[in-house]
Amino acid sequence: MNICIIGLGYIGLPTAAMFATHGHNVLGIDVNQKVIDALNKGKIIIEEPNLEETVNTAVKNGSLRAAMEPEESDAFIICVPTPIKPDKTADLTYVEEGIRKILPYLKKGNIIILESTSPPGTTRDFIGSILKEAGFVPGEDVYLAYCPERVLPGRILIELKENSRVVGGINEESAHVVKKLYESFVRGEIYISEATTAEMCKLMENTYRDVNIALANELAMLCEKMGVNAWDVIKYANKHPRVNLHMPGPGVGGHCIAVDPWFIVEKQPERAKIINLARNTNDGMPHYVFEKIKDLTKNVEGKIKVCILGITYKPNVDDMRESPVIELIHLLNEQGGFETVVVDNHVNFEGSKERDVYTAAKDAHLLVLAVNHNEFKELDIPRLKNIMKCPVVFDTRNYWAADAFEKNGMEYHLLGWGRNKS
Ligand code: SAJ
Repeated sequence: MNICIIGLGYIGLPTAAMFATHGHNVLGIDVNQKVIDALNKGKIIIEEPNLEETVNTAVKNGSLRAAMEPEESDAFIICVPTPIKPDKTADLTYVEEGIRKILPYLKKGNIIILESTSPPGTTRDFIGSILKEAGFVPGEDVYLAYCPERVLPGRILIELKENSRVVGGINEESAHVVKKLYESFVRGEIYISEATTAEMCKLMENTYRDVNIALANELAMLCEKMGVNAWDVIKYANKHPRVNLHMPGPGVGGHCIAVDPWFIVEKQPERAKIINLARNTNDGMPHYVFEKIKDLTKNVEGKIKVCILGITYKPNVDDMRESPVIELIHLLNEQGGFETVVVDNHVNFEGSKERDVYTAAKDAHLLVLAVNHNEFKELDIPRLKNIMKCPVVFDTRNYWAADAFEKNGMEYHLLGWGRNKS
């Protein structure tokens, strides 16, 4: 089949490479000339294991190429970003541009698939009405379906192949045709459903995690006032066969879990109460951690230096999108008047940073573990004690053992553990 994929980002590019190495002819479309030039040379500009090799193989055997303009094809797949606007609603500009771009090349019998995470109704109502305006009856003249991905960065090629997925057609025929297409490389189960159901399903997968993380964060805040260790509560509660409490932390980041729940809230704000509250609870965590840091350093006179370990949105990735640590640093610098120094060698970022933990921690009044990157697990604690102005650490991830610090004469504080508070 001739397939045209609009958007060659974290999802579009690997999807294009998979189709192109499983018997199809793929044309990738992007607005970024650099992406196009790289692909046509068999190269990529993002980091993802084995992706460059797969792209290279497909480009060499002629089954994958990239351009700015689409061409007539059998199937069109939209994989563009759906960012969030400042008013917390989805920005569908790229989806609309993508659809309008393919209209001149659309013929009866073509397949149109949306992969981008989108508010419920986007496929059936938003895309459906653009197609109708252009003279195509969705489901009759063209097949139309929503088919979201479920992959984790770092494992994209493996998970594209192995994970199950849901195809939501605007009618049954559309769903079946799209299922058949994805079966060319997907080994996981492909479930057939309806378009808006599949959109809601994608959003709820991430909302489930967001709400459960908010519950863990609320538990952490409750425990601090009770002299209880929330991490112990979670550990023992999770021994129950039907309980899976999530982990507290300084907030929720990434481009999925911190964003997708808003796409549900925007549709029915008065009903989506738990989802809205969970989002706000998680969004409030950097501020809560900021208040804790103020409290832990309240006896220091003059400029207070805080050393922060980690700035990415989760451990061992090179991704800072929506990271709650960025907001924490902003609060510390702007509202708190603190001097902050950050250590995170996974990413390049603006601001005061050091490559080495001990250079950064020199003369600091507090050391905060914000992201539990592997390299922060084993620290030279006696050395920290010697170089810091106040030998105090604040662990927001339950990554370190209190004992290890206390036996070396350092003060250890843990988010969600109220022993020093009560
Ligand atoms: N976090 C906590 N406590 C926890 C778990 C996570 O505070 O118990 C925080 C992390 O620190 C991080 C954020 O939540 O800041 C999100 O991290 P994550 O690893 O849970 O999720 P993502 O955003 O990297 O990937 C998710 C995945 N979705 C689910 O697990 C339901 C992935 O499978 C999806 O493909 C991806 O979103 C997506 O694209 O939707």
